[in-house]
Amino acid sequence: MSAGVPAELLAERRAAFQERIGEGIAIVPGARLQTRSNDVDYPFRQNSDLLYLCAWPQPEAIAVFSKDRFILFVQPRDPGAETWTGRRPGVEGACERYGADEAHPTAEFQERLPGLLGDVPRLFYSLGAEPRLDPIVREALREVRRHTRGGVRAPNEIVDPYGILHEMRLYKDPAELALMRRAAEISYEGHHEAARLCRSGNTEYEIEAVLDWVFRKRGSTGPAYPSIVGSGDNATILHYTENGDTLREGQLVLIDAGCEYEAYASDITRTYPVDGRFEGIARDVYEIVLRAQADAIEKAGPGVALTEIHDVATRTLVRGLIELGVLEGDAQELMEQENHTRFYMHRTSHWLGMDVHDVGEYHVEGKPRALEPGMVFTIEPGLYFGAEESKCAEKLRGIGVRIEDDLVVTEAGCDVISKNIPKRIDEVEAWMRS
Ligand SMILES: [Mn+2]
Repeated sequence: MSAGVPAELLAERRAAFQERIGEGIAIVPGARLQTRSNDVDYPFRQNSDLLYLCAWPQPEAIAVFSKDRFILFVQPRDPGAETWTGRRPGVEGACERYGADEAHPTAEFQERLPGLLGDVPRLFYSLGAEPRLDPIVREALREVRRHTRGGVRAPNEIVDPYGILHEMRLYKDPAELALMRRAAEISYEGHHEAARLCRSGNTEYEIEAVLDWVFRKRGSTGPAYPSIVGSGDNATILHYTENGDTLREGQLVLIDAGCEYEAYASDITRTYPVDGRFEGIARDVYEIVLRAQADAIEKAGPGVALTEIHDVATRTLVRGLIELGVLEGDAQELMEQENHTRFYMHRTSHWLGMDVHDVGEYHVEGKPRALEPGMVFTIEPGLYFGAEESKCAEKLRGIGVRIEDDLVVTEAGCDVISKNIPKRIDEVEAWMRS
């Protein structure tokens, strides 16, 4: 059982979900093992939807919900297999420890499904999300329809359950927020160790290794996504994860790394100067991004949409690009013409939760969604001048800066839960020495 979210809270979530599916039946599959090669698998990470509803930790599970029943299909106990891959709670454990009203081996899902779909008006199932299940579900529906003359009704609606579930996951409760704060604290420690290592001659991969080490040492499961440690031009590659180069004097190092704690992610970026001092044009670029982030954070709060926050950050970045001599003209016009996207090509924010790019709609009824208390998101402006960029001065080439924090929306505004990690120039420089 997860040490993270208490069992009573999981039961409350299930009850809320069950209430919303009404007379329907919902199928929520878990993750499967993915083969790395031959008989070796990639490390297993459970699907967040299943974790959210019941914390079941093992592969090949399928949860089925009706208004008043929670059925879990799981890998059964198997002493032979368990010797190789670990102990299983099994069918008994699913009921005793994970709150299932009923449990069966996953191998029985196919034969039991038609029996679950009879006289159910609505099936909540996400076609295509887990392709291995699609043919099983289709066949079960056909089977039920074959019996309609005998008086059994087949579902006449198929609805994606994630509309309900992801809406629930978008609003974090206090228990979840506590885990996310803990994730941010551990990431703080990781960033501190990493910042101290940003010295010429050290390598990107040893910094990555130190992040991993601190994350694990502090009880997290590890990075919530592959850590980005990009020095010099590598910082201009948005999802750089090779982390194979050596740090050199005069460079900046962009570190985008956050741990996952009890299935909740943090997502934090800082940009550090190699050898501990921001200098020259790199310092100017850094100040611009820092200002853009401060302006965006200032704007954020309940009732504000992520698009508005993005516009504020972008406006400051565009003004900065004018100051740097990269763009010429009126900031508003330049923004409208999207001239800046060559140097700022991503959005400023995304939802954060059990998944680093968490679930939840960004638009509601065609309009950008306003922030509400309990939502968690990032603010991460950046500027990137690639080594091969022709539309900027040579001295800017090979500079990439991003500054990213995690924010919880409160009644009054926003709480920046990663704010302890320094970002002001004097504070970063002092922190790297301490
Ligand atoms: Mn992010």
